[in-house]
Amino acid sequence: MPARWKNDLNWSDVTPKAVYLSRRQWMAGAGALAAGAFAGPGMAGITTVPSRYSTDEAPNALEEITGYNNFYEFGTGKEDPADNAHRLTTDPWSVTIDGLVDKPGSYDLADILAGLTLEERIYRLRCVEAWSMVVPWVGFELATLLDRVGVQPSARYVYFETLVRPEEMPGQRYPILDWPYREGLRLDEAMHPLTLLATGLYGEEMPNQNGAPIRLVVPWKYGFKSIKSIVRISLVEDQPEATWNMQNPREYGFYSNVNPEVDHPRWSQASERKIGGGLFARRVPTQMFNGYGDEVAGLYAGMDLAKFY
Ligand SMILES: Nc1nc2c(c(=O)[nH]1)N[C@H]1C(S)=C(S)[C@@H](COP(=O)(O)O)O[C@H]1N2
Ligand SMILES: [Mo]
Repeated sequence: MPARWKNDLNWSDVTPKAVYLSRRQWMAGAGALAAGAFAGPGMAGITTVPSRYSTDEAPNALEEITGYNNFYEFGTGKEDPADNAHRLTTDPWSVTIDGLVDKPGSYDLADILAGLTLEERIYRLRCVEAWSMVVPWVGFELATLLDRVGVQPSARYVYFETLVRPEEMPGQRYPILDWPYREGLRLDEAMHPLTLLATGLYGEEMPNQNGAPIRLVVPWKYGFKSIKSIVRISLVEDQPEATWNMQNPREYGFYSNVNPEVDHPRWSQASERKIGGGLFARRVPTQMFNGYGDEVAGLYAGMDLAKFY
């Protein structure tokens, strides 16, 4: 059984037109969609279908995606994860799913992946945060997994935890953060089709520094919501703890939706620096919900986003 999909799934498998068409038609009700050539680095010749869940921007180079990271378990410098994360053993890996679910348990990641249909395996591009990158993720919707384990009606939030293993995660030998790294989503955010559990990028297993073997990707939120190397997913009734929100609630709210109109107390969030493109890092205006407003604004209807930041 392949632990990840390296051997049994390639680019053409994860970008099948049929999947995007059926997904899109299911979401939109109907409508034909033209296929377009996608010419990103490493993907020349691969045809994919423009999806409103993907961006049409060219993805960053693999060296950019794996060389400039935040993963405090391996140090606070942007290059520390690339230097240190190779120490992490990611196979075997199990994820405890508990709380308000019908089928709680400790699930082997290989079994979770083996239980997914080809249609449930997806490929998607996204951008993130104050510095931004476009990453060709491979993974599946968090909703797919939550549906498998059966979310009970009283569940209102999903809580996530990262592995604690200071022997392999040198940053955890210091109280930089209150380990484990924790995050949470409201259940409707968690069930949104944009919310991914990613297990790889560029068609390969997830590089350790990007959160191997399984990490969250919430593309309309600031990067810190996308918790890496997940070992626990709990369905809960009350708003769970989240690392940066606990650390500094004035600076980091629970929602953390990308919002150019609400500044961080110490810096403007109106624009972002694009990583890559050579010497001159481009600053571009940040879009509300990172450009996914059509999909997710409805989740926050009637909420004061300056208060629930
Ligand atoms: N466990 C854990 N998850 C984490 C972090 C971390 O330090 N530990 N950093 C977060 C932050 S601040 C960002 S910006 C993203 C970075 O993801 P990337 O390195 O794949 O770009 O991971 C998030 N997930
Ligand atoms: Mo971040």
